[in-house]
Amino acid sequence: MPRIALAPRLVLAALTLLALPTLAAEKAPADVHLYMGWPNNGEVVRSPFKVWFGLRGMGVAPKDVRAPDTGHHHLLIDTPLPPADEPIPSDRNHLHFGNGETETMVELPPGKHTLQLMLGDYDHKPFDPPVVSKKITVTVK
Ligand SMILES: [Cu+2]
Repeated sequence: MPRIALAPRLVLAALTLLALPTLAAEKAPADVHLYMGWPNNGEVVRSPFKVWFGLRGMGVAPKDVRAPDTGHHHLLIDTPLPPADEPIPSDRNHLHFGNGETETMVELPPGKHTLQLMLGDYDHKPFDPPVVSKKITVTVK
């Protein structure tokens, strides 16, 4: 009998876990503009090179800071945009700047690479609508 009594709790826990990825995304203001300050599209660079993140209309704060119109930068390297309704992955193609950084040094092998910025909320989730920069291509010498 104790097993049966536990079952509703387990079902509730499972439902809670299922519901987590679908929590509503933070709303982004209409006039936000995320852009690559450097490098420019088509730039030829030597590795490592500086990447500068440009943002107007929203603020930057460290991860875990939940404030209106505020998030932290993510640099997407050689990858398409991740799903808009779940936390941005964390791997070598999806770099998180959870201390509120607005620039970084990137080291990449020679060849063509794509770079794109995506702003994430305190919980690393994309905003609604997603705040992304144009995707640029650079060539590493
Ligand atoms: Cu993040």
